[in-house]
Amino acid sequence: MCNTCGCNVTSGNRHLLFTAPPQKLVTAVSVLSNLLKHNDEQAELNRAKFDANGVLAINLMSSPGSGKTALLEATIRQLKDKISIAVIEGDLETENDAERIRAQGVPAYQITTGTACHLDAHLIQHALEHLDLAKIDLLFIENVGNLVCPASFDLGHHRNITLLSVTEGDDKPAKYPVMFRAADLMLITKTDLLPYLDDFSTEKAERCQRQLASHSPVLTLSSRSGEGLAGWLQWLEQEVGDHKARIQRQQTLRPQIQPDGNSLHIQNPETHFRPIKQVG
Ligand SMILES: Nc1nc2c(ncn2[C@@H]2O[C@H](COP(=O)(O)OP(=O)(O)OP(=O)(O)O)[C@@H](O)[C@H]2O)c(=O)[nH]1
Ligand SMILES: [Zn+2]
Ligand SMILES: [Zn+2]
Repeated sequence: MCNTCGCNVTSGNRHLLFTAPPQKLVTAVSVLSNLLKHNDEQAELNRAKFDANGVLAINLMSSPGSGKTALLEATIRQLKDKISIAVIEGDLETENDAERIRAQGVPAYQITTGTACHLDAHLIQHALEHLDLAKIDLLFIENVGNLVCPASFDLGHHRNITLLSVTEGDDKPAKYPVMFRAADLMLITKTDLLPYLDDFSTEKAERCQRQLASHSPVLTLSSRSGEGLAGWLQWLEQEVGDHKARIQRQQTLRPQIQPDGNSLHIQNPETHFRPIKQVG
């Protein structure tokens, strides 16, 4: 999977591959392990920077199109007069999402990853050069739409939120456990569409989440109709307050990083082949 597609090497960490002439022949696996080690070191530096400035950093993860940017737009409209917000956007191409956020009147920096299917700590480090953290209480990092890799890389953030839109099917946590297991909060989005979908059960989606031994709260909402937004805004305000208090005590939070996601990037992925059924 990611070994072969090269998605571990981004414009943020590419320099690490060429910093010094190799002492000995390195295999692809050791190069990639090295990248992950450097990633974790950079993530700690990013988190120290967030904490020094009293910023809570939240990583938003989901499939493409499940409503991350729409949720941010709705959230900013409701909270921007109370809490100072900024956004880092991650997509393969285009500045579209950052433009949507800027239209709501808050700073947004767009990272375009080219081919990489996730953000990493070095990409965030470069994005931070464009934001004034001293003026920010809450930083959202909208990760690249992808249900596997974003859960494997520490960005220096504090909390993971995983979105599941009702059009994707209620068994997604069972099919993509890596991402859902990492969630500190699971949001079931686009609930205004539930009347048109006779086969999505929010209870089943939550049951699938619990089967991953996850205790994350599950909230349902629609950015379109505003239904359920109050609970989400309350969760956020509480988190921002808790984080400020934690920093006063010189404590911080580390997100859950998924080792199974990491192993997809550094080991030979296990592939199973099934014989093709003979036709006729
Ligand atoms: N009906 C309905 N549509 C929504 C809702 N939220 C988002 N959408 C629509 O879903 C589509 C994708 O929404 P985005 O917010 O761009 O999704 P995203 O997760 O940011 O997408 P990527 O950044 O491409 O991964 C858009 O057409 C939105 O208008 C919602 O609550 N209800
Ligand atoms: Zn990947
Ligand atoms: Zn988006």
